[in-house]
Amino acid sequence: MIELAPDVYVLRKCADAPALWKEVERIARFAPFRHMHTPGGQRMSAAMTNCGTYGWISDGKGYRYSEVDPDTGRKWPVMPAAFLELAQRAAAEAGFAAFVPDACLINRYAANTRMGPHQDRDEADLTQPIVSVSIGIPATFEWFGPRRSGASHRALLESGDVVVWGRSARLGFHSVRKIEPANHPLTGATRVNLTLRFAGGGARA
Ligand code: MD6
Ligand code: FE
Repeated sequence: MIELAPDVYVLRKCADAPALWKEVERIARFAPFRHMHTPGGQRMSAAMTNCGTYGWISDGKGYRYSEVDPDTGRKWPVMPAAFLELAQRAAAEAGFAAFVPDACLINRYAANTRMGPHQDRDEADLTQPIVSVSIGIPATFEWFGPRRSGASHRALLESGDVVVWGRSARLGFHSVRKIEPANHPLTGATRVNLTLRFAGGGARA
């Protein structure tokens, strides 16, 4: 385990990517990947779906957690046991005891897309960490810390790598740099990221 920045941990080859990928495929049959829109009306470049009690959504009304998939009117698929077990194990390695996520946002990135600097801040309980799992083609993850620009720490994340952050880093700014075209035996030309969170109904539910 490396500490990329204070309270930000990279756990290499921590996840069983093929097993998780099978679960993602199952989830996406029930709750298909879709491109949501930002509150300002911009189409997000990553395609998203969710599993767990709560799913993160974005539309003209804002960012929030919802128990219902707005595209289908159904509850999100149940969080697979393999997701829960991995999240708990990775969080424990990083010093967060008894992490029990109730939300998992699944993002699918195509080559040449990126995610700009942002905070993950829509959760009700900021004492709980974020566990982020990479599947498929590699991406460079960038950690800025308290400010959204300036000096950063970078890590190339490969399939099966996990990043955990919390405590002093919980509201740190981070980004995904533009993804280089590549192919991966599991996911083809794409990268999938799972972010496991304790949403607790959300910060402004
Ligand atoms: C990553 N992902 O893909 C980091 N944040 O390595 C994120 O920071 C992220 O995938 C919010 C929502 C979805 C994400
Ligand atoms: Fe994030």
